[in-house]
Parts: sequence; C-alpha cells; structure tokens
Amino acid sequence: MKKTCNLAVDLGASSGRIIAGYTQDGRLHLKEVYRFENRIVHKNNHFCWDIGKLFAEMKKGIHQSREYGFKPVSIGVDSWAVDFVLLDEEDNLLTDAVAYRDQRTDGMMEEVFNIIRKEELYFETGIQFQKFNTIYQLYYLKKHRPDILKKAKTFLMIPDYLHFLLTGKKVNEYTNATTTQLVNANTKKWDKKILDKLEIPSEMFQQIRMPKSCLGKLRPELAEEFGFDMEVILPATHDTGSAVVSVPETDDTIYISSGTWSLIGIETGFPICSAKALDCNFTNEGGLDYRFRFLKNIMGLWMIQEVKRNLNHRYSYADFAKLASMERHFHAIVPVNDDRFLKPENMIEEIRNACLENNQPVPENPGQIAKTVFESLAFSYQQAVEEIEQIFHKRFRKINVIGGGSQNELLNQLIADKTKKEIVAGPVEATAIGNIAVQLIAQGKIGSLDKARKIIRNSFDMNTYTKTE
Ligand code: LFR
Repeated sequence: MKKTCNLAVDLGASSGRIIAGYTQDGRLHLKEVYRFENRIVHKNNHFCWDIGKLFAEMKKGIHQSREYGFKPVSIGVDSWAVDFVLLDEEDNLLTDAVAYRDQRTDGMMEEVFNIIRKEELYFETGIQFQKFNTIYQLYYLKKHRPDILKKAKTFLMIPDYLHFLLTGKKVNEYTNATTTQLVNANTKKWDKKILDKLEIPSEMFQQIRMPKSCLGKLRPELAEEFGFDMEVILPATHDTGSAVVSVPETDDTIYISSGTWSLIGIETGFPICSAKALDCNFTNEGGLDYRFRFLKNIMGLWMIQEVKRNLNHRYSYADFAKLASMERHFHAIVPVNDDRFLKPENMIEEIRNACLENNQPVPENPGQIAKTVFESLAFSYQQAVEEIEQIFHKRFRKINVIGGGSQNELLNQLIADKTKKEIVAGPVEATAIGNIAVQLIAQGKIGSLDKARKIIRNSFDMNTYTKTE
C-alpha cells in the first residue's frame, strides 16, 4: 500500500528539490524524491529563471514520488523571494521570469527615492533596501517597458505562478508578497498609496492569501496526467519564511538561515522600524500567523557557489571547506555585503580585487579564497549579531544555523569563535520541513506552529559548536 505524504517543492537558486514528508511515531520524516539543477540563464538580454523548466521538473518530481511508493495528499511550492511574472488578459506570460541579480534595477532605487522618501517606504512596509526588490523591478518596467505594464492583468510571484499552473487559481501568498516592498506592514494589504505614487497599476495584484490556505485540487487535466488528485496548500512560499518555521522558538536564540543567502535575525510579533533598524538595513518580512522575520541579508554561500563555478566545478563544497581549514595562517576579510559581489563577472577576481583595495592579503589558491569567503561571512554575522543585540537591548546566548549551510563544520566553528556564542546546527532541510509542517497544520494533523516546532526539534539531528580555547 502506498504511504500518504505531503510534498514540498523547494526551489533554490542552484537546485530544486521535491521532498515527501510524513509523520510516524510522533516524528517528522523526509524523503527527497527528486532533485534537479537550477541556474540563471541569459534570455532576451536579461538574466532569467527558466520558469518552463521549473514547472516541467516539478511535474517529474510529482511523478517520481509515486515511484517511491508515496501517495501525496497535498503539495506546496516555495522559492526565493522578490521575482515575478506578469500575465496578459488570457493568462499568457507577458514577461520572462527575470532574475533579481539582473542589472535592470541598477539606479532604480535612487529614482524611487525621488518620488517616495526612503524613510516613508521603510515605515510603511518595514522592508529592507535591496536594489533587486520587486518594487524596483516594477519601476524599471514602468520606466522602460510601459507597454508591458499596460497590458498586464496579473502579477504573480514565482511560487504563485506555479500554484496557478497547478490549480488555475490566481492568488498572491503573503510571506512572499511582503518581500516586494509593496505590502503595508500594518494593514498587511497591497499599499495602494505607494503603488499610485509610482504609477504601478494596482489592479494587477491579486488577493493576498495567508500560508495554510487551501487553493483546492489540481486542474483536471493534471490530475489525469498524474493519475491522482491532491490539494494544493499554500506554505510560507518565501523559502526563508518556510525555513524559519523550523527554528526552535527560544527567547535567547538568533537564527541564521544559511544557503545561497545568509539570513540572520529573530522572530518578532510586530514590525520594528526604528531609526537604528533602518540604519542597519534590517527587514521585517511577513511570516506565518502574522509573525515577522526581523533579519538582515548577508551575501551567503552564493560567493562560494560562484567560486566553484569559476573553477569549473573541479572542487566540491567539502573540498573547499577542507582546503580552507588547511590555510591556518591565512586571514583576509572582504565586505561581503557590497553590491560588487551580487553578480560579478568573476567572483574570484572580485574577491582578490576587494582584498587589494582593502589592504588585505590577496588569496592565491582555492583554499585561501574559500577561507576568505568563510571568514568574511563569519565576521559579517558577528557584526549583525551586535546590531541585533543593540536594537533589542539584550544579549542572545545561542545561534541556530539552519539550511544547507549548516553542514559546513568549518563555518560553524568560525561563527562560534567569532561570536563566542553556542552554535546549534540543523536542521539541514529547514525550508522543506517548514513547508511540509505548514501543510500538516493546515490539514489539522499538527495542532499549531508551537507543536510543529517541538516535533521538528525531536525529529532531526543537531550539532553543537562552542568557541575553541
Ligand atoms: C533566500 C532568499 C532571501 C531573499 C533572497 C532573494 O533564498 O529568499 O530571503 O532576500 O533569496 O530573493
């Protein structure tokens, strides 16, 4: 007999995963049923995501879950934030899924500030300033492709669009919608005032729906193709929103969701838009049950992903960690959050140039380059921890590193050494776990977020690191 499960589709910048989750003996269990490569492609002069491939791969994953002996009862999609597609009145794609690292938003943020004051934007939305936020992507279209905006009838973010392809229902999920910098942090609705000021048509935005909402069953033709039907349930479709569901809720812990990006912060019950928070560029992204993710984006493992690509994938991530740990006496720090690292032509050259310009030793080999990346990340985390402690006027005892990056033992140790805090590493699959947990809560199989977090804590291994003497 097939085993009932919930499917999480977790799309990341470098890979997509379809993961089956189920509870047994009071624990949550996962099985990765399909994984595929994702990357940015060059299309029509822009860096884009291949949205057609994402959907095709997702369907393969759904088929594959049956091969593994599962009977999926529901599915939910999460991905990175801010990116979107626009549809015309016949629901055809009007735009490519342009990737946030594309240069089209260069200079757009400054232009928007001429129309809306930076402080006003922050106090209305609570969202950090990143030049790639949806607001600046849409402002680019308004300025350079008004023809497209005129024809646009529907705005959908990446998971929204995939949910639409699955069900035919068009909605904007809340946690991802907040990352556009167009949702009011108090009303939790699209901020018409901002949209009107920027002359972005507000009619194309859909109703904002909360995670745990059920969108309904698959389109009949898909159910037929798969040979079974299932519910589509909204998880926190922003991957970081799903990941933070997996963080054990304790008062004295800061989390780092560590993947392509490192997201460092804490969960709060309300948005914090103080002058200091604005100054340090912290964000207040919407979360499950209207909680907020008060966090800061740090450039993250993207830097090492790019170094790996520059070296034609000759080294694995484990190789980089090993080579870096052999470079005991090499130390160099670069300002990882500098925009120069967002999408440089060659990451290795960019790191070396940054070292030169900042009077740091210049890394010469892969081990030294990796060491520079890891030490610079740990340094940046430490700065963010200090900022959080200043903003909250309290000291935190632990840091919980979650996500793929939590497997990097060298980095975990560097964080422990730099911050002098206890580091708890895991769960690795935090995003998929959070996605599945929300589906289970929606189906009444887990009572609440608190209960889900307890189950998660008891289901997955965690490792602890403390400062080396
Ligand atoms: C992480 C993430 C971050 C977001 C960045 C860009 O995958 O979702 O939270 O700031 O990608 O979308």
